[in-house]
Amino acid sequence: MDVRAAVAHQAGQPLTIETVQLEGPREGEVLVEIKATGICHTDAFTLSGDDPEGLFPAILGHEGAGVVVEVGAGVRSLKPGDHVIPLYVPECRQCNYCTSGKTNLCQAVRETQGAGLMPDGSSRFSLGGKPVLHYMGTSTFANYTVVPEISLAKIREDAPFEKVCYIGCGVTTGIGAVINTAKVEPGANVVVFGLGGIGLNVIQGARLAGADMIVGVDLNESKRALAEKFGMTHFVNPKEVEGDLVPYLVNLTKGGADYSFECIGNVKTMRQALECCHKGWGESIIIGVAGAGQEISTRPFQLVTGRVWRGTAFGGAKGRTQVPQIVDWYMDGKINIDDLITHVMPLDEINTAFDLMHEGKSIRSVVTF
Ligand code: NAD
Ligand code: DAO
Ligand code: ZN
Repeated sequence: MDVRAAVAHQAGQPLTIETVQLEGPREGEVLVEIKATGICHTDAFTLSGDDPEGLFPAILGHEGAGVVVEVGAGVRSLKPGDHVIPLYVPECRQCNYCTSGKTNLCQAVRETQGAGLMPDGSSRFSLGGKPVLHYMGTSTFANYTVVPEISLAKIREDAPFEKVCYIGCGVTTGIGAVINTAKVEPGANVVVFGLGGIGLNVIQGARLAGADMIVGVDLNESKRALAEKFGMTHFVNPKEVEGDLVPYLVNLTKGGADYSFECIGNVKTMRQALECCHKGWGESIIIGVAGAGQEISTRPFQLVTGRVWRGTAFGGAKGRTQVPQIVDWYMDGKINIDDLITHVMPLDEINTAFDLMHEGKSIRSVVTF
């Protein structure tokens, strides 16, 4: 079938809106009509060429929501008409990662997903007879996409696509990092580096978890008001701190953060986030994705004296199980998504969403089809 898609032909170039061909779903696959997709920093990271796994030409996008149109042979858990959120971290419930109880990083389709292909090693998208690659197993910058069954979370039908698409990445990543990865407890002091689409969700997760002090660190003063609305209790602009940021934060949190979260992707702030943690027990969670070839460093004594450095992908969430629950939290008014979606636009204007992100003018832009 013909589908409308934003195609990434090469790194550093804007997306082009084109009609591409999409084959129907094969065994274990599902054809989904995408109704809405968010544009995340990670799409921009891949498009920039900084992503070591970035492949072209490809159809990017990993934060979508839509409706099942057709299922391939052997698909049992979904049927046409089901509402779904595609998952860039699948949940097969059978691989040794899934059954370990220790991680959300299902490996069932890891190799082919990383190569921009479906599990059988081929692409369903093509343009002029030449294959166009999938991205993160989701490719939501198209009005129809094909996704493995294990990479789809079934959600309730009354949830608005243009809001809950954000649960496909940013919301779950931020809230999940607090609840699944750090397991923040009531009364904890939390420091969040970067108050963008991920950091603001860490803040609302910390509030949900009952954190006491929630410190937000950002160079952009305009992020302050929204962060306060989401639960930030103290704002720190590093440009206005005299001297080193780390001792300033340790002093502010009366000994150091119980938990810190790096939501920028900068190896310098990753170090600051670790070192502002409380001696003996403070845990720092890396969420931000740093550019290809970059390395983190600290003095090992920081770890010897009890600070813990960890990382998290998709907030440690097992998507088919937890994404429907997070949709329920939104529908029950337990979490706020509406105020984070600052721009809504048609597919034709998707490059504007990237501009707004680079200019720091949006939190989340959503394309509706
Ligand atoms: P964003 O651009 O919306 O937000 C980043 C924020 O950091 C901005 O508000 C910016 O002003 C601030 N900032 C930049 N440099 C700073 C500095 N030196 N000090 C303080 N503040 C600074 O990005 P986002 O969408 O929130 O994504 C954040 C990171 O998370 C990205 O690296 C993204 O790739 C990554 N990410 C990771 C996962 C995961 O599963 N681990 C999932 C999604 C996104
Ligand atoms: O299993 O090796 C693996 C990788 C799974 C993908 C995790 C990606 C998370 C970080 C990228 C940000 C996504 C928006
Ligand atoms: Zn698995």
